[in-house]
Order: sequence, then C-alpha cells, then structure tokens
Amino acid sequence: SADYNGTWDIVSNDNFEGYMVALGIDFATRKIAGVLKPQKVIEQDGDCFIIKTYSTFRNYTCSFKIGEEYEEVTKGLDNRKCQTVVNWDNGRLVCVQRGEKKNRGWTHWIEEDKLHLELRCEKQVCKQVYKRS
Ligand code: RET
Repeated sequence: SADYNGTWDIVSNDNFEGYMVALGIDFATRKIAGVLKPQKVIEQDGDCFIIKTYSTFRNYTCSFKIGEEYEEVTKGLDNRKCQTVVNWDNGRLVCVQRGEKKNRGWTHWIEEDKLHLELRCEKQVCKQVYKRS
C-alpha cells in the first residue's frame, strides 16, 4: 500500500482552532499554534511508524506498530494519556485514541502525492494537507 516515508510541509489547515478548543488547549497556546506551519517527518518500516511533527514552537513525536495498542501521552498538546491503536484501512492509517475525550483519533492517507490528515476530537474535525518537502 501507500509509502508515507518522507518530509512533508503543511499547505492547508482547516479548523485546527476547533480541534484545539475540543482538546481544552488554552487561549495563549492556541494563538501561537494556530499560525504555525508544521512539518511532518515520517519514517515507515513496514508496519512500524515514527511520525515527527516539527514546528518553531513545539515538536511532537509518536511511534507505533500497526494493530498494537499503546499508552500515548500527548505531551505538549493537551498532556493527556490515551490508549492508542493505529490500523490499516485500504492504505489509510486510522488511529483511535481512547481516553477522556470522546471520538478522539486521526486518519492519514495519501492522494496524488499529498499527505492528508484528519484530526478528530468530540464534534470537531481538523483537516490538514501536506506536500512533499
Ligand atoms: C503542535 C504545536 C503545539 C500545539 C499543538 C500542536 C499539535 C500537534 C498535533 C500533532 C498530531 C500528530 C499526529 C501524528 C500522527 O502520527 C503543532 C505540536 C496542539 C495535533 C496525528
């Protein structure tokens, strides 16, 4: 299926504010985070992933193996603990982050050499698109 490896630069970021509000991120942090142009560096080795989100303000790394639930601490985001699992769905990476927040998770997919990311929390959906760096 899809090859996620590479460095990806954000080109659009729709409703990141709504997503951050749903996570309970404070006003000052949201104002800073809302204007960032994050970059993703993805290292994929079969079913093992390391996904790094870099920005001038804060970075976030997660690493996982498909189908293996792990405890994720969303350090520097909303600082919660989630029971997280990522599965394949027709080339898409579908993540469920079980914890205090309902309907929390994300989906990554590649379409026409663009990396798409949908971030979900409660009733909010943030949609980001990245191009190859
Ligand atoms: C930043 C800056 C500080 C505030 C917030 C951030 C959001 C990061 C997010 C990362 C998502 C990563 C994913 C990785 C996939 O494996 C940019 C670190 C809120 C939402 C989905």
